[in-house]
Amino acid sequence: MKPIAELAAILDDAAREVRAVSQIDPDNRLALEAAYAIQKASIGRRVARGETRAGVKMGFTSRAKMVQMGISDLIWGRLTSGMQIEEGGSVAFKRFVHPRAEPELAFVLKKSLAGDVTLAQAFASIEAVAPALEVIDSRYQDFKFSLTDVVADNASSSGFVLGPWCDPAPDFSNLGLTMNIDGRVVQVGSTAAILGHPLRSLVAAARLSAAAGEPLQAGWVVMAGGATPAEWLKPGSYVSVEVERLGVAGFHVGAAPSAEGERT
Ligand code: 0L1
Ligand code: MG
Repeated sequence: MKPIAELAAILDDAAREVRAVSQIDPDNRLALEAAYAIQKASIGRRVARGETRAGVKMGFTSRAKMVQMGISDLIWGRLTSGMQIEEGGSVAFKRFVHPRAEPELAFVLKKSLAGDVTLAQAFASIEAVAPALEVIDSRYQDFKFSLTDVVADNASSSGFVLGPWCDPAPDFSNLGLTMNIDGRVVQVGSTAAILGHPLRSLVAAARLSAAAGEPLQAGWVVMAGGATPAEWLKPGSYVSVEVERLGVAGFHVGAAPSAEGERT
């Protein structure tokens, strides 16, 4: 196996240069800790280029996806400022290899949260909740990966969009939501699909990030996980999520490649 820094560079360069690469650990031989070390080093390269840490994303938050991958815990990834897409704004399709988007709920924290916390402690750390979309864009060819591959690749995280921040006091455990592309409903779900209650995802985020020596900080965003399957993004489309009571978050995907092969 190549050194961690080299594997991190492969994945970071693939993301920066928008190219798919071969799996780094197709047979899942790496320890999970090594995969997270690659993720950390890869995000460290982004931070060294001037991006700042914005929070964490949680992945495999549905039981079905965990079973599919043969794992019993969530995975997580690191969010940076460079991944945020302005709500209602536009992002170039050429920024991604083969992007998909999924509807989520996001939290912003008013205080740090670390270790084995209760649901009540997690709730007390939340400043606000928002409807959100995550863009996942595996850097691996054909979106094909082992568990350690996807962990090393920052849990496929590539972009996130945050809708209006809302008071967390009213119950958000089972809010209906739709994901829409160009005005057409493409997914229907509920926030309850996120581990039965999105707060459980925040509890797990506190545990996993503290174990990695990076406890959740006040001001950080936690993307709680996909509430429905992800949808492929197409150039020129408008993608949005509407969550009952919380509102809408959306973004435009830049137009199709031109005849000259330029993409915006
Ligand atoms: O839930 C997630 O955000 C999963 C991300 C990693 C797996 C994938 O790319 O589908
Ligand atoms: Mg997600």
